[in-house]
Amino acid sequence: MMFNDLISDASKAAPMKIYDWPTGPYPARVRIALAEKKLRSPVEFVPINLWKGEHKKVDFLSKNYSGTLPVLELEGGTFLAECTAITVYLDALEGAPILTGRTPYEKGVIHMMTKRAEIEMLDAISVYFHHATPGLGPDVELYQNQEWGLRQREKALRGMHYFDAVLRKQDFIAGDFFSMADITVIGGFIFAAIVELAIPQECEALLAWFMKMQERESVRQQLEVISNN
Ligand code: GTS
Repeated sequence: MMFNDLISDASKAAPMKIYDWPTGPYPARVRIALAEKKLRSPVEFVPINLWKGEHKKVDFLSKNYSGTLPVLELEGGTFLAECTAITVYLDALEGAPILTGRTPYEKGVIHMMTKRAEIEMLDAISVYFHHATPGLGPDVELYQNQEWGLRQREKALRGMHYFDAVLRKQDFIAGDFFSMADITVIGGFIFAAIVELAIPQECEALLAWFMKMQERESVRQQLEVISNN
């Protein structure tokens, strides 16, 4: 085998279309995963305007019943929604680093910590945004429950303390290497910045970890895209 055969070759991957919003926290998860896997070049990005509610229109709902971004369209017109599902798919295509685990135990822990990052931080901030702030505006936010939103804000802050405690004992969210779970907490940081929810100063390990994450090209590039828009 030639050395070159060991390098992920994006040109070998089939064309993919991703419906997303370039600065969104959830789309960022898939964009970071694509960059990590060196799979950005076969991808065509199709913007769906959240602020105009395009994700709740019949045409888009036929691609993703849940009416959320991102969505991956594969050759042959099949669709994959949910950041975790899309990342699992991309991870199985080829290339390093492996983002979803190699051994049964790694796969289990990464799945658990990714789910925890969603429930305890990222999704909680999202609910706060949609329910207790103007969110995407009155034409899109048809039902808001401010009390629920504020509870989720508190939950997200508790989640930050939890991940801080995790990172006092290990270098990455799911153990000793970078994974989908780290990407999910990065999504949480991106959403926290949007809603101006400051990471508590005492979460020193969490803040130090985020500094370290920004040394990764995949993360740095995506944060740059967000800050330039
Ligand atoms: N569980 C979904 C996933 O993991 O893919 C959640 C996706 C999600 O909430 N995406 C946001 C969305 O579609 C995109 S963004 O806000 O991060 O840009 N939000 C619109 C809405 O109305 O919920």
